[in-house]
Amino acid sequence: MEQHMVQLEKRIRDHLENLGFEIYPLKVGWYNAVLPPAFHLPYLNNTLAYVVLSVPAMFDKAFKPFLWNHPLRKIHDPVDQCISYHLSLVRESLADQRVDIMYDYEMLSNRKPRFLAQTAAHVAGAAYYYQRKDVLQDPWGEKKIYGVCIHPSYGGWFAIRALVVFPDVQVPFLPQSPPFDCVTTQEERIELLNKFNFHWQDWSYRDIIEVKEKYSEEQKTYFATPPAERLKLLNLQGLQQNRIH
Ligand code: B12
Repeated sequence: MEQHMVQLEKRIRDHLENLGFEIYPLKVGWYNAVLPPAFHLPYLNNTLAYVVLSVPAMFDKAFKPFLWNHPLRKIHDPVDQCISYHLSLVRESLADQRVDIMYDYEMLSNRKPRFLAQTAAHVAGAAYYYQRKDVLQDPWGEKKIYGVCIHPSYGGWFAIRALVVFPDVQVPFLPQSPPFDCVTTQEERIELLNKFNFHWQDWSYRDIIEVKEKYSEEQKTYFATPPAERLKLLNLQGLQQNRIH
């Protein structure tokens, strides 16, 4: 079984690694263990899954080539289309496996997200999920404070895109690695959560630690544009020419 996982992982990495994605394995049981039953994923505890992150290079390595080569469907967000295109290639290359792919933007009929991306990233050891309860002297009173994941190399300059589950692959042997705790002091954690909750539009929470690479100006402009206007922006930048179907 260990050999089987090694081969599976290699096939996924071969597809995604040079495109600006990172993958981290986890057992579904680690995820379910920190969540209330309403959020549990219906698989056995030892079931293998991978959390998929996009890092700054994804924009040039996967997204731009995708725009040049593929007609876009107008109703869907172009980046989401690019990610699902690449994961569908992964699925094809693993045609002998049962694979369930969940995207960060998918909602269930009860309006709950299909999976909690930050919890998955934390338990897989990909990026530490800083939450209000990680701050001892909490200054926020009645306010609702959302948590944020910080990646040891990219700070906040990444996104959590998908969870890929292999329902038939059981990995009891998989060791759990804790995420790297890179925002250690109370002051920094308070600053991080303040920035993420009240100033997320100025990008500053993403720089809470020194990073090895961040989004280019072009990528920032793209993500700062409201989703409905992104197609227009791509046309202006000449990235997408009359290919909107
Ligand atoms: C709905 C949503 C929003 C909503 C509500 C936010 C929220 N957190 O509830 C709104 C619209 C406000 C929002 C805004 C933003 N969002 Co948003 N959002 C989401 C989405 C789709 C679902 C989040 C959610 O509903 N969580 C449900 C709540 C209940 O979960 P929770 O707070 O984590 O609580 C659970 C944990 O605490 C867990 N738990 C309990 N104990 C323990 C212990 C441990 C150790 C662990 C790990 C877990 C755990 O149990 C709780 C559930 O009972 C996620 C993608 C996804 N599918 O997860 C993106 C996501 C959280 N958003 C993201 C971002 C970047 C943003 C924005 C900056 C806008 C943007 N996209 O650029 C802003 C910033 C916030 C702000 N200032 O407004 C990123 C965060 C990336 C990161 N580095 O962490 C995500 C992950 C999307 C992505 N693709 O990367 N968002």
